[in-house]
Amino acid sequence: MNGRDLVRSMKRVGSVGASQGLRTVRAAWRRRRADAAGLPARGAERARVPGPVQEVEPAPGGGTLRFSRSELRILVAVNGAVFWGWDGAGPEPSYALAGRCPEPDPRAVLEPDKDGGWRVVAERVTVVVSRHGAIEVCTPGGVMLRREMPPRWWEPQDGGAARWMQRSEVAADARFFGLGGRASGPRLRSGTYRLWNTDPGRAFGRGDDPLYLTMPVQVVVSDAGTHLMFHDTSWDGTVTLREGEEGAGSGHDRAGACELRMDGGPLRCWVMVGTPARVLLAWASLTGAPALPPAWALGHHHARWGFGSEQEVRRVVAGYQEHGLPLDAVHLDIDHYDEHQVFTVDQDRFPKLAVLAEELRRDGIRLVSIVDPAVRATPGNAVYDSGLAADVFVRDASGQLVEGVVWPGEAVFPDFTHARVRRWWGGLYAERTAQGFSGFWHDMNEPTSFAAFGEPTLPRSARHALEGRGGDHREAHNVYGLCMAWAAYEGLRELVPEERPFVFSRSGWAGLQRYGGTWSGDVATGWPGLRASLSLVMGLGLCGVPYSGPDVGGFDGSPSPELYLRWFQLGAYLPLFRTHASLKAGRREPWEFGPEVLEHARAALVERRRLLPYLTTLAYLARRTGAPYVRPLWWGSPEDRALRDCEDAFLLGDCLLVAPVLDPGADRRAVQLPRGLWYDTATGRSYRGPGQVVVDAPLSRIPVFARAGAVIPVRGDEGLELEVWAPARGRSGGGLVVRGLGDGWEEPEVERYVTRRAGRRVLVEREGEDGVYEPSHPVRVRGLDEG
Ligand code: NBV
Repeated sequence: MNGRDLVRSMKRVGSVGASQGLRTVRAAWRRRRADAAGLPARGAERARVPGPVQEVEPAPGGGTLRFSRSELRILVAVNGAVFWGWDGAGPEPSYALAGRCPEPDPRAVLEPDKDGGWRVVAERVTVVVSRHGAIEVCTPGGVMLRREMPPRWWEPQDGGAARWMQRSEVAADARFFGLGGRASGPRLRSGTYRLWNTDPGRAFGRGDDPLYLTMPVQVVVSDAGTHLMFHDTSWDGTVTLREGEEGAGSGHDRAGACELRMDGGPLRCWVMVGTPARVLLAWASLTGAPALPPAWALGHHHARWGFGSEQEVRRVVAGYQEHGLPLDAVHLDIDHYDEHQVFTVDQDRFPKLAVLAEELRRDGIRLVSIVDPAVRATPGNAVYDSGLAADVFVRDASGQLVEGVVWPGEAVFPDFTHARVRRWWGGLYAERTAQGFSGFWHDMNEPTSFAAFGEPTLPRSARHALEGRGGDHREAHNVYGLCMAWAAYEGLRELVPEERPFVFSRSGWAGLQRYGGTWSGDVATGWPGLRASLSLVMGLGLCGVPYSGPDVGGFDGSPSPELYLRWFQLGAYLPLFRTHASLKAGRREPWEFGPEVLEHARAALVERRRLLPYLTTLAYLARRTGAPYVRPLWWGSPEDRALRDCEDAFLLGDCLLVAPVLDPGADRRAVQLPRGLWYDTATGRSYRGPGQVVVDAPLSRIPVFARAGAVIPVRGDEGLELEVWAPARGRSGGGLVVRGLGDGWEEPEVERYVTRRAGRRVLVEREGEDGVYEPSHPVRVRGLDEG
């Protein structure tokens, strides 16, 4: 969005006047002045490398290696993850960690290696440290997965934060994934990616980087194995990746490379090695199990910026009902606030919001509210007044409040890096729950503050509590959204103890999944935007945040009926299935695109509803194992190189493979299948992978494949049913069914099914503790004539 659009749309929201443009100029100057006064000038710097190793002190799980100009601490934790930190950096404190650092694995010991180096041998990984501080991460069989060169620091001679750089090498065949939500992935090609959560200020496309939710988390897949590398530092920086190349014929291989440059912060990292599933399990055990969304949040959500009135909300809901379209949640954007914005209601246009919420709830539809962190700095605004009294807002180095500009005009920002402030903020959700809201959509929390030039966020010199350690925005920026989600999650647990909180946040960092999910932000309407939205969901899932989804139809424009439908069909298989658009964009109701689209969108909605028991099962599994619902095709076969390069399809749990249509005019598409037997669920035809097949993809549906032997819980007319896809001859299969997950904290029942093929018959049995039983639900076998 350019400056003029911005002011125009702000006027339409009705909360600001024409002076907003001027305000953003003033805000940018203020920011510049604050940083000039509050940050040390970067004078001369001295470069440093660790130098040769001098002494070694073993400790449980590893030990400390003292080099002439730095020291390195290594620790193998009981969950199999390896930590190391330079210059005395330990694993704590860290916003990424779910609790304390896991205990050291007492079996891992530091022992001398060749050429004056040292190594730590653990069950799943060996870490070799050279005498000059290069670190190799190897498989137990000794194959190198990653080599980190000795790091290099640049220290300002007058003191202050040291910049640092860390170069590494990976195998020539390795592919990089992750780094949070990236529009150009999921495979991260050679290029530079920035680690600084950013509102691009307009709808984004494939080429835009960075976006709202970055993370220094790389998942690297190569023939030798998969590893996850997390550089635990929240400061600004860049990651430059270079994919390797295998030498053709007699040529040499060129290794893959990664160069991390950080503006400050500790040089410390965690690495996890194993299969993709094992790596994500270790990651979740370190950074926290994903919050389980309430059951309703796995349904269909309809949002819009600019409902404008209660009548309009009712009209849209009635439209869903009249057209026989399932709807589970309606999201209200900032236009339902009064001029003070957050935690208020425009009483003229939404006079009886609580009544509306109650009516909707009776129809099985929940209301979700947007929540922005900026608080309008006007006396008389109750949130501002109470925040001032409790001293919760971010201040600069001289003790003045830091003022930015957001929708409500001049605004101040809570410092969520303080437990007291999080408690204050969490309590404010009482106003929302009293209005009948069941879920919360955090926006503008990079945090964004409009600026006519420079960066649209708080000054880097702004002070933050950082849990009592004290620091500035350079360190707090990337964890601002994470801490806001933490505040809301904890507040809601107290306010509505009987329900699981539903929070999803535009910005965040490693560990966000503990409090909720995210969405893809303002993705541009257009076919590239459709691809970008899938890239974000996959990348975030690999970084441990499994619940997300795009604005179906794209945020900023009017999609063609075909684009809208293809987006809708993809969205129906993603964890967060939400239609949404900007104030000035076209509508997103399925009946606005003609009868044909309506019919096919209905089919997608009905299929989503049918699959809800499967999605609930996947949500539960994500919580227990860290495995995302949406997984890249290489998830179960990381050794299959063709799958690593395949970015246009995904696995939905273990059972389904979804191949969305991402190009205009397509009615057939090629699909790269992982090994095994797969059924096209529409035609029942079977295909054997690995390999590529071409299948029909008419406008009415996107290709979805079921794995032979899959047991999929679905919603039937009479309740839960099992859809079983015949195992290949001589093979068996199975699946989990998680039952009884509602919106509260109840422990669900987990049933485990096995299936075998016996000639023309398929046997399905439930495994109990002391034997096998009849299935507890009706079984429908498919694919028997094939296979
Ligand atoms: O609150 C308005 C929008 C919201 O609809 C969207 O989902 C967010 O990503 N919000 C951004 C602020 C304005 C964007 C131009």
